[in-house]
Amino acid sequence: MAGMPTVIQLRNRDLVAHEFMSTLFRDVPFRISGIATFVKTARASGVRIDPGQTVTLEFNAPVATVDQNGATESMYDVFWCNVHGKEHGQKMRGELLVVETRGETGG
Ligand SMILES: [Cu+2]
Repeated sequence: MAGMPTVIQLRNRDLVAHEFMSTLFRDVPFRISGIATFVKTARASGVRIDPGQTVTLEFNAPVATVDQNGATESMYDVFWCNVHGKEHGQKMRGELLVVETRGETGG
């Protein structure tokens, strides 16, 4: 939800390290609780999580910018694992939807 405190919990149940990288974290500061390595690239930021670790990311979901018609829209960001989700068609990719609740329909 846009503008709201948000928690994402990540648990690596695999036997190899995975990453949770997102374009969202390029602009939005986040707090890491647990054992993880901060990863930053030109396009995104995120964490690398070793096998067996559970990590919590806390951040305030961003508020959408207003377009020229005065409307705000929900925003999509993408996330992926740099090891197993960088290429199109790989499985470790997905989308984050930040839902804008203000405005005409949100009340
Ligand atoms: Cu991975």
